Amino acid sequence: MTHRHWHILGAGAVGCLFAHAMAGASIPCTLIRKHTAQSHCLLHVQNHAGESRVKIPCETAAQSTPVEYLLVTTKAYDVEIALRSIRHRLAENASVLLLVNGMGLAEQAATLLPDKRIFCGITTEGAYRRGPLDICHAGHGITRIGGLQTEAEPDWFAPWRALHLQCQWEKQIGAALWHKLAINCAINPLTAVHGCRNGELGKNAKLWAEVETLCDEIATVSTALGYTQTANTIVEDVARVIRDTADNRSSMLQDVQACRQTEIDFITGYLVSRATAMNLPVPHNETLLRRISDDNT
Ligand code: KPL
Repeated sequence: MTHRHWHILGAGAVGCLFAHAMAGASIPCTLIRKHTAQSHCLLHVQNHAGESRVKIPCETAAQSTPVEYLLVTTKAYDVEIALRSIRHRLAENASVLLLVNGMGLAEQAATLLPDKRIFCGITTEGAYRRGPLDICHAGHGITRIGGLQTEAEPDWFAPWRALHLQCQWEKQIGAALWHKLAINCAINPLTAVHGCRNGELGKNAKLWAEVETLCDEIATVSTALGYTQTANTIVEDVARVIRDTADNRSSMLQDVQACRQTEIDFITGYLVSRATAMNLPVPHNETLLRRISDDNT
């Protein structure tokens, strides 16, 4: 099996998790960091089985060697700037895989890099950053990957099946991305506004009523976009995720509590923009979008 060399842009929890997994599966990879004076860095990953340290090549975007396979794992709002920083290094036939929260980014990448192959994915791996290059892999999930311009599985994907992270090729990646976005729209902004863990949304009757109202709006938009499966199951799916992740602080709540920018524009913002384009009222989602965007500025 030929192993392609991946460059990973974004050394947060997901980027480090994949760099560690690739090193474990002998897939060559290089971590691209904002600043580095060294040619290698030491990644520290902790999971239920113990701890592991791996040495990974690292460099900055400013270097000049060509990049053929690029995995982007930045925050949603950093994708554009990150792609601009590396554009000059992308090989003619480069493949760019965005493993980023939210929607609308693959289209943005395709506009910025019209001659590159764009892929996107979503992951439910539970990982968080404990410090620079130091992460905790708290729970296993699934990573679904698909193509923006094609449904066919590319040659580079086969080695990803050997990662210790479960990765699967998804022909309908748009529907999978939408489904994840729908769930995030119903959970993340509410936990951020009320300052509560995910489980609280299921336990508190007033909060659950808010979840249901959001789900009604999300279902209407899903139906109009042809995502009927999401429309039909959104309430049960959200209830299940709330139960399964009851102790989690959502990524948006973590961002708000750490006074970081949130990904609201790429989650609720994306849903509201699609609804507005179809003249569908989504007042509850709009209110949350405004509240969190105002707090963001
Ligand atoms: O994806 C999540 C997030 O926090 O962004 C959920 C599913 C809500 C888990 O916390």
